[in-house]
Amino acid sequence: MERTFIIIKPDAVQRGLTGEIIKRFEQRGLRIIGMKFLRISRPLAEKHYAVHAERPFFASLVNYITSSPVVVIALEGTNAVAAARKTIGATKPQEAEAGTIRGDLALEIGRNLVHGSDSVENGQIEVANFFTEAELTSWPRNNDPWIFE
Ligand code: DAT
Ligand code: MG
Repeated sequence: MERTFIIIKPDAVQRGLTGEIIKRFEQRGLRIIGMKFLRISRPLAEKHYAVHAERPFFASLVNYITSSPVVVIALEGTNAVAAARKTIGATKPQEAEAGTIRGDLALEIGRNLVHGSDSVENGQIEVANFFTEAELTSWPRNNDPWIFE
């Protein structure tokens, strides 16, 4: 089953939007297989965003993601990566469609509430960066046959 990695970022936690955001992924049909509340360390943030290391916004991005606690989630489902990205919406909240998390709840790129993996390969890598295998539970959900054909 495809996996994707989600961060409910510091702004979302501070704004009390954790439940609202988890609800949207649950309602989409994605199955939670791991979840933790933590403050991301600077080295882990730099690893997670390594692809952006040379970009001018890198320092502020790392400062933001390490500034306050987050909730990290591993999700499973058919097309989990693409489905989660659609539910999250475009990187720039002003371009995100209404009905998406960013389109409904955010205004600025530097406060865009949530991270979701951008490829199946990165989903695997990012889940492994934040969770040990022992922290992941791939469980049979009662309604799986009504969501996964
Ligand atoms: P996404 O989070 O939609 O996957 P991304 O991987 O391209 O977007 O960038 C990671 C984060 O970096 C993004 O959520 C917000 C920030 N970011 C990206 N492009 C930016 C830019 N041009 N200016 C400021 N921040 C930016
Ligand atoms: Mg990204």
